[in-house]
Amino acid sequence: MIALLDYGAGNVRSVRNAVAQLGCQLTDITAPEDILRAERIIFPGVGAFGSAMARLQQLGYIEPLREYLAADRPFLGICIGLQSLFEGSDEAPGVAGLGIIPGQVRRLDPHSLSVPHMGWNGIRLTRTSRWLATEKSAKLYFVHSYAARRTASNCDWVLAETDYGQPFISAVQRGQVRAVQFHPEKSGAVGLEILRRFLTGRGQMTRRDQMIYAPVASATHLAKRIIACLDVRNNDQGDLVVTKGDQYDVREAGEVRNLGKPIELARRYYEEGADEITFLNITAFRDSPLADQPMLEVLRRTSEQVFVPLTIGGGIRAFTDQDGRFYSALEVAAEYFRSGADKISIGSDAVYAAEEYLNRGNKDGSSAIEQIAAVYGNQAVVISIDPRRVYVASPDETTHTCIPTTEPGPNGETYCWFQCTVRGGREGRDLDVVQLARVCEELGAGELLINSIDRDGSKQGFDLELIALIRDAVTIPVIASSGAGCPAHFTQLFTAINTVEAALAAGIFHRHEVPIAAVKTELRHCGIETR
Ligand code: 1PR
Repeated sequence: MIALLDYGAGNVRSVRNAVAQLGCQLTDITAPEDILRAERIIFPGVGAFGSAMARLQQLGYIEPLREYLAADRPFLGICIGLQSLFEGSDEAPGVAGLGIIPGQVRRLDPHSLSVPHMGWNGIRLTRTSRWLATEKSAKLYFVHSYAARRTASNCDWVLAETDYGQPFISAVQRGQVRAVQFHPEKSGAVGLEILRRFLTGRGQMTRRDQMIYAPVASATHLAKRIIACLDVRNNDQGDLVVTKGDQYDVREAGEVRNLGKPIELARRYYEEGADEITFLNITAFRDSPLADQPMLEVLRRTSEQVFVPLTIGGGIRAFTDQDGRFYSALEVAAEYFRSGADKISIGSDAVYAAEEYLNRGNKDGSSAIEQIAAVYGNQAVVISIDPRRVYVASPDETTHTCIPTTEPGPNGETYCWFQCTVRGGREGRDLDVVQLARVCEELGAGELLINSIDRDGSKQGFDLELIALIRDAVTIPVIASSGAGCPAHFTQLFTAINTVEAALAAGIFHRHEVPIAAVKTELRHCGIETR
């Protein structure tokens, strides 16, 4: 019996889907006695350290878990599931962990690098391991802001380390008890293989294996992520299609452009090596995603076959349905997470939240960003920014953060600011992208997706001035979007602004103009790390 320790604090659907893909069946632990009855336990910790430990305590799981672990029975902890094995964490001072491994989990402090550490990085084995052996260049998906470090008292547990500014522990193993900081269920074929080895119990090694699976000493590097984006909406016949606009206009000869079916395209991009897939439900501002069952079904079916992170955006906000029932933004997001999303993205509602914050001058916990981040973690909240350039002849003409631009405006203006918009670019607001980015970071967003209405679908390359401006304003990861036309545009982006973590494109992938592999080959030729 493979048992899943789901303490109900977040999305464990990805783990369920990955285990199902490997042909194994999971049983849920629903009572403390199920723990000692299990043959193997997977503990896919999600959310925050403090709430995870509080929930384990409340459910009466702590003592049976300690007993199970002390008896050296098969256990796999993932992410918070690894962190909970330590004595405590900076994330929840005063809250005790399971205390199986000596040491504290600390907040990452990688100096000039972004926190969370989000994306594909390598692992450096400290001893031989057939369970974790991968190709030297293989990468696994990480997303976390806290990590444990190797010390004299825990070094016998450490099986692998990863470098992000400083080295941190990415895997531990002693006997049958193992845990990883990365997400094998979201790490494509490499991650599924690691999970399969745990599920099938293949861990013992012959002498020959020990030579093959010897550790590698070289430093690991975080890869630049390449994200495929699917803008989804109903066409005029009522079918859910992937569409693509030019400057957000998705109609051609009066019809909504139809570039394919969402699940098929997502599957194609997964197989072609996309590091993440994003769905944007682009007309959800008109209605609620909870009324949009086909979109939720797309997400459910995609997550059964795509084992890289899935982000979904569109319509994440509070709403009241036709029967007068009120749904909070957290409830809307929860439905997306339950259906298979790893991250949700918020567009219009983030702009309104930032305006309210600036009017009020403080946080009050009421925004969707704060509420969703508190339950699902900061890393699960992406802000999708839809800016448009506003040209001015001189910075004195505006109170907004203004930059000199190398792309003059229609009347030769040499300055511009970037205005935030809502409702899919239909309405401009009196808020600039620097204000929005800073407030969203303050409210607890984990990542920013920077679109550009000017560049969208133009194939002229990313708006480097816009992206550099936002990159300098925040410390959370940043995804550059809009305008990619050829592989060179990606190298230009990562060379000009090497602190940008990811690049997203849509049109060139949908129209088969540029394969994802061609982008990665070009990046590698230029010495830029990829998966
Ligand atoms: O406001 O929370 O409901 O979210 C709505 C979401 O839908 C936002 O993330 C917004 O960006 C998106 N959206 C709304 N209308 C459109 C539209 O196109 N009419 N799509 C739209 C935005 C932009 C990118 C696009 C890149 C790359 N799409 O995601 O995929 O620009 O394109 P390219 O590589 O072809 O240039 P809410």
